[in-house]
Amino acid sequence: MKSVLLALIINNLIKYSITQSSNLFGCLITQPECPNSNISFYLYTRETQDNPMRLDLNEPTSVKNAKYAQHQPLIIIIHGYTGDKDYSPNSHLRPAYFQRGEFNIISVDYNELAKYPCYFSAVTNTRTVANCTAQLIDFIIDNEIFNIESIHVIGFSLGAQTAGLIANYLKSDRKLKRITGLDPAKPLFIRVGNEGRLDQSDAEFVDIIHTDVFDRGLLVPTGHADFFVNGGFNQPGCLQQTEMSASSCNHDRAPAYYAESINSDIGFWGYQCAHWYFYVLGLCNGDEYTSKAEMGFNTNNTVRGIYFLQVNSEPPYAQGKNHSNHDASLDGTNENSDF
Ligand SMILES: *[C@@H]1O[C@H](CO)[C@@H](O)[C@H](O)[C@H]1NC(C)=O
Ligand SMILES: *[C@@H]1O[C@H](CO)[C@@H](O)[C@H](O)[C@H]1NC(C)=O
Ligand SMILES: *[C@@H]1O[C@H](CO)[C@@H](O)[C@H](O)[C@H]1NC(C)=O
Ligand SMILES: *[C@@H]1O[C@H](CO)[C@@H](O)[C@H](O)[C@H]1NC(C)=O
Ligand SMILES: [Ca+2]
Repeated sequence: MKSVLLALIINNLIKYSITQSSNLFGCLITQPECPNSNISFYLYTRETQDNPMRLDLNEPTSVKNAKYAQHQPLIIIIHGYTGDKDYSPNSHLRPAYFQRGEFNIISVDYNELAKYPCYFSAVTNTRTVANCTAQLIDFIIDNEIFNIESIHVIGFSLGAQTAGLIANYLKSDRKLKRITGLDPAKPLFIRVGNEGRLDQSDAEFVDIIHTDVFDRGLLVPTGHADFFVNGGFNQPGCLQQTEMSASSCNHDRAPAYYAESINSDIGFWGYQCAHWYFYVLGLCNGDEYTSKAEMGFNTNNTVRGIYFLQVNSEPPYAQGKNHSNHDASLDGTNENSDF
C-alpha cells in the first residue's frame, strides 16, 4: 500500500514537472487521441512524389480511394525530433526509392509535436504518434488495401523508437513484418524497458543501423540484426564538415547510408563480431572466415547478430565487401574516449 502511494506521488510529480517545463517553453503535449490534427499522413507514389495525397481517417474515403501503386510494397517513414515530411530521413529515402522503382510511401508528419526545444514532450508525444500510425495500419489492413506482409516501417532517431511503439497499439493478432531503425534515439531511452523502445519483439524482423552511439544514438544492439558503421561512432568526413555539428552529421548518416543502399551496385557489407567491445579491442576483422551480411535495403530477414563495416567519407559511401581497411575506425578513437 505504501509503495502504491509512493508510486502515485512520484507519477504525479513527474507529470507535474512535465507540465511545468512544457509551459515554460510553450511545449505541447497532445491529447492521446486519433485521428489527431497534429499527426498527418502523406501518400507518395512515383507519379505523385511531388504532389502527395493526404490520408485522413476523419475522411475514411481519403484512405480507401487514394491512388496507390497496385501490388507494390508500402514503406512507412517516421521522422525524428524537429523533423517533418520533407526533412531527414524523408528527403534521403523517397527519391532513392523512386529511383529504384515503384513504391507506396507514407510519410508521417508530426512536426507540431516534435518542435525544438521540446524534446521531452516530443518523447511523450511519440506514444500518440505510434497509436495513430497503428490505427492507420489497422485500417489499411482491415480494408485489404495492403496486407501486413507488404508493410515496412522505417524510423529515424526518435522516429525509430516510435516505429517500435507501434507494436504496442496494433490489433493484438498483428505483427509488423519489418522495422528498420536508423540510429534510434538515445536520450531518455537508455533506461526504459523494451516496451518503451524499439526492440526485437516489435516486428518479425528488426534491423538497425548505428552511426552516432556516443551522442544521439543508442549503443546497445536491440534488433535481430544491428549494423555499426565505423564502429557506430565518428563517421568519416563528419569531423571536417562545417555546415552541421559533427554529431548531427554522424547521426544523419544513418538515413544517408540506407538511401544509398537502395540503388547501390556493390552494397554495404558488414562482417559479424560477437560484441561491440571485441570490435573496439580490435579482435574482429572481416576475413574470409567471418560471416557477412548486407546492410540496408537488401538486408535478408534471416540475418542475426552484430555487424561492422567501414564506409567512404563521401558518397558513394558503400565499399562493398572490401574489409581491408577495417582498422581505420580506431584511428579516430583515443584512450580518453567516454566508452
Ligand atoms: C495541435 O497544435 C496546435 C498548435 O500548436 C495546438 O493549438 C492544438 O491544441 C494541437 N492539437 C492537438 C490535438 O494536439
Ligand atoms: C489510442 O487512440 C485511440 C483512438 O483515439 C484512443 O481511444 C486510445 O485511448 C489511445 N490509446 C492510448 C494508450 O493512448
Ligand atoms: C536469405 O537467406 C536465406 C538463408 O540464408 C537464403 O536461403 C535466402 O536465399 C536469402 N534470400 C535472399 C533474397 O537472398
Ligand atoms: C579495399 O580498401 C583498401 C583500403 O581502403 C584499398 O586500398 C583497396 O584498394 C580496396 N580494394 C578494392 C578492390 O577496392
Ligand atoms: Ca518495443
